[in-house]
Amino acid sequence: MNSAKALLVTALLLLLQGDIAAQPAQSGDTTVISVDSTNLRFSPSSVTVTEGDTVRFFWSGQALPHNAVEENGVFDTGEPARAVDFSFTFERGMNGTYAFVCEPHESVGMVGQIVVEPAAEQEPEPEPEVPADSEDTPFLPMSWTAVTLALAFALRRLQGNG
Ligand SMILES: [Cu+2]
Repeated sequence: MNSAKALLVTALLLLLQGDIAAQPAQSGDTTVISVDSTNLRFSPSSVTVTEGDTVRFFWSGQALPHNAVEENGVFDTGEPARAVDFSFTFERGMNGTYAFVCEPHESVGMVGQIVVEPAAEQEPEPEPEVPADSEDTPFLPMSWTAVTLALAFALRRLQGNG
């Protein structure tokens, strides 16, 4: 009887761990692009990130006003400024190479690029097309809860008999 109890406790713990593991994945990293000491170069001027990551254009107290404009308008920090704090997140599906320029200083080589690599696939098969609403369907959590409750009930009965 004791080993049966231990088995049930183990099963319960595994179920709880499974619930924790099912939480959404952590959000991506942030890479900062600033302006170097020459005032005419991005620093770094070339970065490689992964889908889900954020690139943050950040500088302040610059001698010259700068901006960062992607060549196809994917992102645009706005008017050139001596202080900029602008973040852009590359979502899944946005892998590729993005060239950007500082508009006032493009002619003197103040340009850069961001290489966005595909995020690692978590499943070998592409996800089937499902309406966005159905992602929140409570079916799976409810079934796990039911299994957990059933095990807890069985455990209590075993304890009562022991
Ligand atoms: Cu500039």
